[in-house]
Amino acid sequence: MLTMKDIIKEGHPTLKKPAKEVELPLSNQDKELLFSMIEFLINSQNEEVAEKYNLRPGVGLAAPQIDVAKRLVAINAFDESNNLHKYMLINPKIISHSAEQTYLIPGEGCLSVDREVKGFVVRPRRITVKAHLLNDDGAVVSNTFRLSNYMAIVFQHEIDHLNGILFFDRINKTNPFSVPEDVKPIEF
Ligand code: K1U
Ligand code: NI
Repeated sequence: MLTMKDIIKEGHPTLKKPAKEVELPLSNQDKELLFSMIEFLINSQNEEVAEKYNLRPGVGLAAPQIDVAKRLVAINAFDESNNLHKYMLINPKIISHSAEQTYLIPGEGCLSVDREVKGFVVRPRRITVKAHLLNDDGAVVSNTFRLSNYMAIVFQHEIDHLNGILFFDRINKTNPFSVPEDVKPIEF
């Protein structure tokens, strides 16, 4: 079972380098890794389990955050309509994005960053992602899907981890809360 001690923190070189494409068919080791990553997220969102193991709640986890430089991501998040989005992603790729941008108030957090970083992270409001997905039965399927608003932000935050980018790399250094005039925040 993964705990906070498995998650590497800012300053670790693995968080700054691009992760490697994963070969298919998916090895059993990579399947186990993805299952343990989604289990971590589910545990972290369960108050009792999180308190018992001292877990910070998370909605996404990328393999580089556990010092595995592979393009694997787990996401377990509820969108604005309270629909659960649960994904175990292999080699996810953003193939297109909207010109329209958005951001989260009060900003973003990260399990690999143990401090509050103030500022807005402006990102495309809609993205199209192509990926292989591992399902609960251990089968892998290929899919292309569209995401918007909060889920688009979560996907972009996680795919950034695969490219060695942390959320604060995208915050305007001189004016952290500045956003272009026409850019509106996500509404919950
Ligand atoms: O990648 C990570 O470090 C996880 C991070 C992902 C993320 C944060 C903010 C915007 C987009 C993606 C987190 O999950 S921080 C915790 C968090 O946002 C959250 C946790 C529980 C419930 C709701 C949100
Ligand atoms: Ni993060």
